[in-house]
Amino acid sequence: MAKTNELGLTKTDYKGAPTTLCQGCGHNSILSQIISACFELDMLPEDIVKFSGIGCSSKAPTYMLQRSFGFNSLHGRMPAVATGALLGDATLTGLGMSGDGDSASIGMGQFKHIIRRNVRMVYIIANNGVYGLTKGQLSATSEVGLTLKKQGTNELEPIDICLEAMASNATFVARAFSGDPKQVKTLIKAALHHNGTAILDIISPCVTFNNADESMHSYTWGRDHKSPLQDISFIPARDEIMIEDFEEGTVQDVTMHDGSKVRLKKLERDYDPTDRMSAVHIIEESSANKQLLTGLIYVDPSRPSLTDMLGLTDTPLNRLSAEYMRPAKDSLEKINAEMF
Ligand SMILES: Cc1ncc(C[n+]2csc(CCOP(=O)(O)OP(=O)(O)O)c2C)c(N)n1
Ligand code: SF4
Ligand SMILES: [Mg+2]
Repeated sequence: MAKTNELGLTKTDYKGAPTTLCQGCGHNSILSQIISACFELDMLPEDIVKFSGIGCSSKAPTYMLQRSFGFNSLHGRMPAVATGALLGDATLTGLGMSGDGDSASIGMGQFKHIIRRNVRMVYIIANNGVYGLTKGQLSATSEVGLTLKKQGTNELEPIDICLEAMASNATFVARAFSGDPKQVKTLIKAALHHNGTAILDIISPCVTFNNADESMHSYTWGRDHKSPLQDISFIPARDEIMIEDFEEGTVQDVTMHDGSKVRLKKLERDYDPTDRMSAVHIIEESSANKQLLTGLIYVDPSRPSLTDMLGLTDTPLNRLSAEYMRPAKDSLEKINAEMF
């Protein structure tokens, strides 16, 4: 019999239509980890809303969480659609999947503004350094010197998604490699508990157009240059009791707003992901050293999200009745009187 979670649901309840992405595409691995994370966190699929833009990566809503509503929006416009929907119903958990083309090229303005507003959602960029859907053009995250079959060699400096997120005052910034499923899943779990925009830049190889061994978005390069910041685990608030005997001294806990914990076991370096300057420094340093730095780079669980700042009603806006929305006669007359 299939394993069930605390809601009595099986993993199949979290799946979507069979994928039509190429076999071996990194995006498929990310999708599997989203499905596992939501299943293991006992999230009711109906409480999640999926978003995307346009691209192979942005086909994600079709291949996951069949019981959740979703919106496959326009190219680069996921943030605007997600912001509107999540203000309309602030009880939902937003989960978005975009691409490097979708977020770092056409959608860069929108990407920056959703971060600045700290809209509460998980924002995954499945970053393959290429436009996969339109058959292999260079993208804004392609490295200098990358040579693609139909495009020739890139001479432009790449955009670093995590650095752009930091510059926009992001409250959660992480980087992962789709070839490391455990880390991807844990970071997704942590992101789902973050009260703000959680940026997850996941290097996700395109096996069809950008997977040569020397390419900085290939499986070989990722495996050879991966440099994890921490060994990361996520503990939901209700599981606190299970973690008492964890080895002390080598561990740093970050408490999320709901009491859940991101437990970071230090690897070689002593790194504090709540220190903004260190985060910017380490992104720059890893880029200069041509390393694929992965892990939780920055987190600030204390900043309010957009919904907190707007002081929305407890009842979601989309469920307020007409009687509640319509001002009473005397308050309307008062407002009108103030205008003359
Ligand atoms: C306004 C607009 N311009 C251009 C396109 C063509 N287009 C579709 S997907 C895409 C790039 C997708 O790249 P990325 O976001 O990196 O996703 P991937 O396919 O690599 O996962 C482009 C340029 C479009 N659909 N709409
Ligand atoms: S073209 Fe590339 S990005 Fe698109 S599905 Fe195939 S491997 Fe994935
Ligand atoms: Mg891409």
